Amino acid sequence: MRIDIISIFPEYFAPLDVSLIGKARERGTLDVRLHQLRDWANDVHRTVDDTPYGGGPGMVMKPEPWGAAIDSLLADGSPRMVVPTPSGRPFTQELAQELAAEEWLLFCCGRYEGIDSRVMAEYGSRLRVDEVSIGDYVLAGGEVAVLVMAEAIGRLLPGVLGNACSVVDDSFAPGAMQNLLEGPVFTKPPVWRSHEVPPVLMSGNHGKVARWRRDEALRRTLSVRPELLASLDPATLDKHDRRLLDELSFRVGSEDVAN
Ligand code: J9T
Repeated sequence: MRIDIISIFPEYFAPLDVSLIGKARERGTLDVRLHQLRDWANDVHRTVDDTPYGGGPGMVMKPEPWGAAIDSLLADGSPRMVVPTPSGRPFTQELAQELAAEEWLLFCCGRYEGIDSRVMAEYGSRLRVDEVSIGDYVLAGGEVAVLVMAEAIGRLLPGVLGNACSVVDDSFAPGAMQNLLEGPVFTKPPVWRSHEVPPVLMSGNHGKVARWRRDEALRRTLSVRPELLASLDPATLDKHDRRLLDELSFRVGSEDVAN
């Protein structure tokens, strides 16, 4: 996969040199190319922003440097363009999987109050363009959001993760424990500062372990993300799940019981 990133702070992306993503780049699985937006500014001060039409605080990124920067890349073909912004569609594991299947991604990092909307309109008629938010909070710029997305996408590329199973087992990967958060995990020693590992995990009884893990996933999800439980397809809950949720006073939506 090729990933191009246009930013006024390309040095923000130093973390992409290390860890799994860094190794994928060394192997050639991932080809990351950083671009300085100011290289396409047309004045001596390399200006990339200006005051907003209609008034208001802050500055807006001018369209011309963006147009020149993006046009220079389109000589190579048609990437899928992603613009991080708090007003975008949510970045989810599903979108990460969709983007991981693309051959070429272009991330455009806005600073200040955002990029002049005509840039997204212009390229939206030629490329697939998504404005994407990584959560309901505001950042100083899109750079950190791109790091988040690049890591979520990069680890899904074939051969990037050591263990292919760790991808399917993710809390949000469609399939595994669908829409449930993962419960607690433990490793050796069996007792640490008088905290014991739950004995069931050392019992060797795989059925009991699986049931315990599912119970813990249900408890945790109810405790910290109750809206995920509420959105769960009731047909995916078996009678054990229902008994546990009943004990925890959670009302399951439908009466259709699986198993
Ligand atoms: C400037 O960009 C942001 O503040 C941003 C980008 C993506 N997601 C967010 N939640 C914020």
